Amino acid sequence: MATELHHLSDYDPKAVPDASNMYFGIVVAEWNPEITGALLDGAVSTLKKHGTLPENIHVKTVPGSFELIYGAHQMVLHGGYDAVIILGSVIRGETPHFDYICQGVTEGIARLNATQEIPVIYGLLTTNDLQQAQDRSGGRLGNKGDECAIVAIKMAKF
Ligand code: DLZ
Repeated sequence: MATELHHLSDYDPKAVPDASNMYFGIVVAEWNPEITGALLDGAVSTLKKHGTLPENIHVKTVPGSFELIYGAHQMVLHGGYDAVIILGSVIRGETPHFDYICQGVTEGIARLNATQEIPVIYGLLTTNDLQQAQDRSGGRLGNKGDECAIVAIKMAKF
């Protein structure tokens, strides 16, 4: 939950609110399942670590990252959540497809954030290769799923 500051000295960016009364929807893409599965594990374990009850975390899958927009929109409209997290992994190929998907998902999720009532947290890895995706889904550069869970908790009930 976002806190209103009365003094700047109160500000601690590392502080994470208690999430025991929060509800989260997660929509995860099935493309590159090794990566998106690791993102999901990270997100769920971090939400639980901060108090979210397992029964208050609802996960749905969509075939590919482009479908994350629709999936997130449905969760926003019908789920009753405090925040929705999208998780996907797009890996650059030999055609411009990568750019269209990345741009489409980014714009779609941005539009949801600008027009809907709850935050949608952007957990889309857009990488040049598999190694970069592995590095960011539990490898040497952390796990974007963990980061998204923290952001979701901070943005819930803003
Ligand atoms: C078609 C496609 C391609 C080429 N690459 C990826 C990818 O790297 N990651 C991903 O999540 N999805 C990919 N897709 C599937 C699209 O997101 C989408 O599912 C299809 O275009 C059908 O709408």
